[in-house]
Amino acid sequence: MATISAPSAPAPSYPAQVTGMDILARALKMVGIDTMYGLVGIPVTDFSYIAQSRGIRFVGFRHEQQAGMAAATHGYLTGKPAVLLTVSSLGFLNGLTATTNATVNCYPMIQISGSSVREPIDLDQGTYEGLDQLNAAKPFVKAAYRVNKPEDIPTAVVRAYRAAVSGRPGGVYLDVTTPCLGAIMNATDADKLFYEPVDLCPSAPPAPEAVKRAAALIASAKKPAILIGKGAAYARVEDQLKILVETTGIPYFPMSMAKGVLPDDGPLSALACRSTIMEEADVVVLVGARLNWLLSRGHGKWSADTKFVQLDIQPTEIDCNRPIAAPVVGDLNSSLNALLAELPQYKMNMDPAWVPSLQAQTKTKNAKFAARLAANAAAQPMDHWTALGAIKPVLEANPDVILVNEGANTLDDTRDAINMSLPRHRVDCATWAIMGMGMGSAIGAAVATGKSVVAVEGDSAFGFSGMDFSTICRFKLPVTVVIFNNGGIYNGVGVNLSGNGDPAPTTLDVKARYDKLGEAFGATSYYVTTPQELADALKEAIASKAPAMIDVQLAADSGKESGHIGYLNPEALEHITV
Ligand code: ADP
Ligand code: TPW
Ligand code: MG
Repeated sequence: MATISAPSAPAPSYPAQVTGMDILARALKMVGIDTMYGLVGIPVTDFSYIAQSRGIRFVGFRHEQQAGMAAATHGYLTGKPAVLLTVSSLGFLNGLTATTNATVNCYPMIQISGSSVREPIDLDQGTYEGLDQLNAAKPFVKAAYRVNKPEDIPTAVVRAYRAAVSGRPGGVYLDVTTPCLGAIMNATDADKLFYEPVDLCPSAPPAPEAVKRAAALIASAKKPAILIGKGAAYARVEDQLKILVETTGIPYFPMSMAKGVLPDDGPLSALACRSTIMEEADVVVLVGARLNWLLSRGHGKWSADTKFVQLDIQPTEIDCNRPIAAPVVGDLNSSLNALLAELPQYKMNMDPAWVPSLQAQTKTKNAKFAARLAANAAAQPMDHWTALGAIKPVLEANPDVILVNEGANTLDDTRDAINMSLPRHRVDCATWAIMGMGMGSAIGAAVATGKSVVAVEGDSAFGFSGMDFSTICRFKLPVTVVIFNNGGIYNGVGVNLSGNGDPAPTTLDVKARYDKLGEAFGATSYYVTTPQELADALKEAIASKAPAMIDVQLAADSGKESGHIGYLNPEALEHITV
């Protein structure tokens, strides 16, 4: 019997196609970005899956601000920006706070946010999560771009990368519209968009005459000092700085996050002599440090006669608070190399009594400090110093642990108590003195370096980012969170003068059991009330290389209010002084 069969037509062939999301993932890999921190939803969920499947590590957070802090810390510690991925509107804004903080601190990072369809945003017609994100971001970031077409994605990513790392590093915003993420292109056409960008972070050598001027001034100094900032830590110039210090014999003083660029306890460390340097040094060499509020903007205790050499990549930083006698504008690597080559041609004039006098002062101050720790060693309940007396030997015996630190007393006292001996091992609330960097920075540090991290947190400071302790647990990161619980902002003994029974503005909960929070997410958790328990817990937690939480019970009256602004307007504030 004859059968009727359909003529066998060849299956129609369509060219392989890719989406904007594929192109974005590939473009990020093209510039070497290997880690993304974020919190997903419409319109970036699919993109996060695609990026993860293509080998970009995705660390999902509970709050965008913390994802941003992680990306910023990742960039600071590695020199390579990571991506913060956010959804539109509030997700974008939550993340923007961290991108702004990164910009202020000169950390490179790229915030990529999905954004809604343009037309209804521009006509303010009330679209889903509608916000003019590009314009919102612009005042707060180093650079902001929008990409509307998949064809432009690789260029946009290269531009964002270059903006983040070139010159003074900072936070960059890249707005990717929903239609651009979902747009389809032929794969062969898309392939042609990719290229190897050349020299993504070019060096910027200083002018030879600037180097000569600086060398001559340094050599002429009787009482010189080198002031090291976190720009030097970021630029990885510890080797050049070591040679500079060893060949000239000039003492150094590190800013908070520059602790460890050269060892805090080295023979030429003048860490304990900040005031003397400000009052007596005749030439101060600023290496990747700004004369901002953290250095009294060059006024206050500073002698009016001190002359400054400033090595910085940002030309507008020069003279911004004090006249700079010898600016050296360039990247620190090139500038220090040039200075090291130039200096041997000059005769140093350092006063032979300068270093010994700083060393004697260091000895006295260190003895006083040790006595203070010893005097508090048995305080019960513990105060900040008792706890730090227990933590100090443990952390100093584990120099490769990265220390994250925020709070008020918890910040100041930990910075002063714990010596650092390796560069880029201290990350804190930095230039803006912001609370709410702890969990994000700890995660970024652990992910970027693979090292163990200890975050020493005030109880208030911890509250800003506490929920992302769960991220530490989900990703099984070697992070120990140590919470100094004195029950409040500065301390837990604030008084509510109204008598209405509410807690005072600075009062939190001195009885809160943060260790239970650790338990909730599966971390090994400790509640400690004595220095011995604290030291034992910290040792065990670091050795476990797993998530751990240590609730350190302090006395509610431990800690003082920092930076009381009463002096600005004493009369107006008199009535609230408690
Ligand atoms: P600190 O708070 O430790 O004093 P700052 O953040 O105030 O440090 O200053 C860091 C400085 O380092 C900034 O002025 C920045 O421009 C500069 N900087 C950052 N990276 C480099 C680099 N690669 N070369 C030169 N200067 C740099
Ligand atoms: C984003 C103001 C400065 S320090 C601090 C706050 C709230 C917390 C201090 O208490 P903590 O430490 O952490 O318990 P301790 O040891 O002194 O008790 N909001 C932001 N940033 C800042 N800096 C503040 C508020 C502040
Ligand atoms: Mg507190």
